[in-house]
Amino acid sequence: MTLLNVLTIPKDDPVAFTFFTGYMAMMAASVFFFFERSRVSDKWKLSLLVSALITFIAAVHYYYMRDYYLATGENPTALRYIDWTLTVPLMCVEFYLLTKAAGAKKSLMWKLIFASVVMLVFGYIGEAFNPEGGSTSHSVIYGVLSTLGYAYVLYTAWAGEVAKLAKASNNPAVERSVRILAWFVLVGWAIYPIGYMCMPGGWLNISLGWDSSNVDLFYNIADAINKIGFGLVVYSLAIGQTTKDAQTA
Ligand SMILES: *C/C=C(C)/C=C/C=C(C)/C=C/C1=C(C)CCCC1(C)C
Repeated sequence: MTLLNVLTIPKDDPVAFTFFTGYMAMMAASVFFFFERSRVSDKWKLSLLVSALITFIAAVHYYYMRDYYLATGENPTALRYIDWTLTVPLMCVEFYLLTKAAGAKKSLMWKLIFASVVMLVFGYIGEAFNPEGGSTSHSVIYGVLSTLGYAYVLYTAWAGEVAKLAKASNNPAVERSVRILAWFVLVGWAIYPIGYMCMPGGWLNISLGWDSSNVDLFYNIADAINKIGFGLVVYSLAIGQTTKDAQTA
């Protein structure tokens, strides 16, 4: 690879394209959430800061990941998982903050964080220690273990503590927002295992011939949907509640 490849985006490379648009979208979202923070009432400021941190941490990692990808043509697996290890727990914190007024305890937050770390540690082992040429059994075993962590977050958001607290909040807007976030976890987060199965030895790699460049394509699209989407749900709830409080005051 020459230096030129590091500095230009090949026009027939959709993966490089999504690394650049992903970077810019995360950056723009961070600026937006950070500035809009001053427009919501005090009790929502922390939630908006967390939204901004999620997209900002991702933006910084995208800056490095797109360079890594352009320079090597390989999946930036380590950077990817460092990013997720910071941002996915912060998404769990959003669930806690939204249900805190209804009585959510810190232990709920830690359980969600623990489950997401289980999901990511096994996912990392599955990808980073996939034997040369790919191993189906390796990818399946760690994919299944990782899915256990994912299933716990999914259950908690749809039927467990988070869902129950949202109902108990007696605030239809909070209940609705938590439900939308639960949809993100069900549909948006489900894009990641599709990407995972494109690595050598993975089911989609074997059955459909989708090569490992698709791993990043799916991850980049999913990140934009989930990180910016989560932030926007929290943002619209915060703005709506701020306006409502101002009217009733
Ligand atoms: C901002 C980043 C997010 C929301 C990342 C989410 C990642 C996942 C939901 C990953 C899930 C995985 C499985 C359920 C099994 C295969 C391995 C993973 C790690 C790709």
